[in-house]
Amino acid sequence: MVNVIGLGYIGLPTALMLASHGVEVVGTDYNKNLVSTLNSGHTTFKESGLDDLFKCAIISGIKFTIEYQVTDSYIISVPTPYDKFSKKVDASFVVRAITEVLKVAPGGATLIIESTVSPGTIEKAVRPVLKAENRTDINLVHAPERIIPGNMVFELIHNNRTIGADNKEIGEKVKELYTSFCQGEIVVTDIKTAEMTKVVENTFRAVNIAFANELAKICRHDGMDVYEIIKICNMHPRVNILQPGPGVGGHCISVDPWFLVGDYPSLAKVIDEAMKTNDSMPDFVLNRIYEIMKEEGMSDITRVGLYGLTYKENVDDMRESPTLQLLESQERHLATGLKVYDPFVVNDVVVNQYHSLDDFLNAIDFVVIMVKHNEIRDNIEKLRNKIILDCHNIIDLPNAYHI
Ligand code: SAJ
Repeated sequence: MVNVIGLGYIGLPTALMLASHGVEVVGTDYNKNLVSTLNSGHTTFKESGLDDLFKCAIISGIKFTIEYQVTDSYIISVPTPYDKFSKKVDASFVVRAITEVLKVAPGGATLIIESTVSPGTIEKAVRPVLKAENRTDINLVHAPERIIPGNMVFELIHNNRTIGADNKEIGEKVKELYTSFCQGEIVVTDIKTAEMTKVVENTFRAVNIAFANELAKICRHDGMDVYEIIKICNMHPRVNILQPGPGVGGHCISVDPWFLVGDYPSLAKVIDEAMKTNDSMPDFVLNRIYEIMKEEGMSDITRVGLYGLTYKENVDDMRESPTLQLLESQERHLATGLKVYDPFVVNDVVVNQYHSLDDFLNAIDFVVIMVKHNEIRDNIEKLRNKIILDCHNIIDLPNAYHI
């Protein structure tokens, strides 16, 4: 049996996938409401294919509880935020989960940590917990997740994976567990290498996006079309630049690279600058809004609306969302009044929030596309008479401005 600890964006799909492939699974989370929602037959977030996977796992006998189980395998998938001041990884959720597991785990059990951590964290923060409890009979493994929100179910099956273990034998045993559903290649390595690869993958993407964002600023300054330039450059066989945008959100690309800055401040220079560039984008968009309002002779900010509140398209996750960052910045400048709408956000989370696209569009003259949800792509006709700031280059209308 596998006890999956932490039933959030990664733990839940992983638990469901294992259960759907014949593994006996119990999912544990300390959040009673979350567990009771799952036990009432509902998933806790929207993700393509997740509801079908959930049904399949229920039929296969998955259980959800707040209790930690006595078993030989645990998967820990709890959040690892970063400390806003030191930039270092905050491993306290992992440590808390491990401490709880150790109260019930039998000798010889394997603790597989899926949460993203910076290189050396397991040695520095987790192994001492085992030592303090005199539990040298426990195996530690790091199997960082790699799935992308929006395509999690497909990627769980098809992505390659990394497993870091103290010895080959344990690594191979854990590999066998993941092979129950994973069709990708699974590399077995040591724990620190596995920790570093995960952080490096997300850092690579963050730096590439920062490069695109910096190009957008240069092109804006000198009247060049950044999208056309990136498109042509990417036709070169060894160039692959990502797209500029209104900022970088989510719990991964906007967080994990900071771990390297926090741990290696005098070495991680490019990464530090890249993260600052990405973080500057919501303010850059806010300035573009003011610029365009001036150009269009508009003075009333309450007739401007932000389309999208989530951190990216077609997901309901708002963590580190560029729209929330922009709204915060606007509040700091005492210029509140922007209207907001997102089809994936049903609860009221900000002031001036709308719950229907038509009501939102009727209330504004100027729409800022912060998130490229399919909904807006399917309703571009409705924007024909609006002033538009298209932060993702998805709208081919003469009245659309860009970042
Ligand atoms: N973004 C851009 N320009 C782009 C691509 C993305 O501005 O060209 C923005 C998005 O709008 C979003 C942010 O970056 O705000 C992050 O989105 P994303 O789709 O790039 O990535 P995440 O955070 O959803 O998922 C990433 C993935 N990592 C990599 O592709 C290297 C995923 O595979 C990881 O599993 C995930 O982080 C994670 O959990 O670590």
